[in-house]
Amino acid sequence: MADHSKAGARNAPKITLYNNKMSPCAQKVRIVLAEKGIAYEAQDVDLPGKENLEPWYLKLNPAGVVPTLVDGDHVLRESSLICEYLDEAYSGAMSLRPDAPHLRAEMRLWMKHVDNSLHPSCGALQWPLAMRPRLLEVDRDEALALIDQVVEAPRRERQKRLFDQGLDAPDVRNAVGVYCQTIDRMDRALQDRDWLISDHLSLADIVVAPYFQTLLQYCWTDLYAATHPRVADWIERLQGRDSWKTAINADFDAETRAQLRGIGANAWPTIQTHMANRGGS
Ligand SMILES: N[C@@H](CCC(=O)N[C@@H](CS)C(=O)NCC(=O)O)C(=O)O
Repeated sequence: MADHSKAGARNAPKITLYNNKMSPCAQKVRIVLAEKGIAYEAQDVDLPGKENLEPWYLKLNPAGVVPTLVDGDHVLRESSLICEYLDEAYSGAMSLRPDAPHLRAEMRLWMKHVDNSLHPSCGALQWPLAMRPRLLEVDRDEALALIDQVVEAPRRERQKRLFDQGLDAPDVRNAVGVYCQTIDRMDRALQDRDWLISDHLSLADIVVAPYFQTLLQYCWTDLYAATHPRVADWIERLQGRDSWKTAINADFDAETRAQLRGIGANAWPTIQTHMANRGGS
């Protein structure tokens, strides 16, 4: 269990984050924890090994997904809600939520977009590269039986398609479309402000940011770098923050980075084809 308590903190951390380093949902929570300087312990849940479907974890998180945050007696689920919870419960010096009600609504619109569209799209891009190879090593019936244990029906059905078709699945083409539309929308938002909803960093930026880590790790930055300089600048500024260094960079050693770059390079021609024929909703 990694201890992220701040040096000199008087109390042992009472927060445990059930985490996976590759999970964008867990990454957004880790960024909030780092931005706010909240001490916590991270307990890794082995997603490729399906530890998330073991009875002890399903008790904490009946959907069988990370992250779960345990704060004393409180068990919190759903990454966007956890981020808001942390900002509310640990108000401290800096708030990651705007005061103005209309900006708060705008922030939640980005969160909704992430939860409904960008997150499943990222799953469709990552799953064939991060999860499928291990399942392809076992007998097909065994692999399908494992996928059958996935709790949420839409996720289960998507994983079956991705298992059978890999990056050629329609989900992947749609996912590329959703990414492209999101990047366009962000570029428009950033025309007259530094961050997505105002000149201040907010949860809107933080919940979107990890989905760019996925593009960065696979070196798929051609999705935005040349065409959307405002988005490129936005992600660069996030990467420059201490929170990114602690919450993201620290979890990716040189060997992992090189591996991910290689995986991304192999997949890139298919992603480019999807860009050319993109759908998305
Ligand atoms: N809506 C959930 C989604 C959580 C989620 O999809 N987590 C992924 C990792 S980013 C997961 O645990 N996947 C396990 C699986 O699909 O088997 C949240 O925001 O917390």
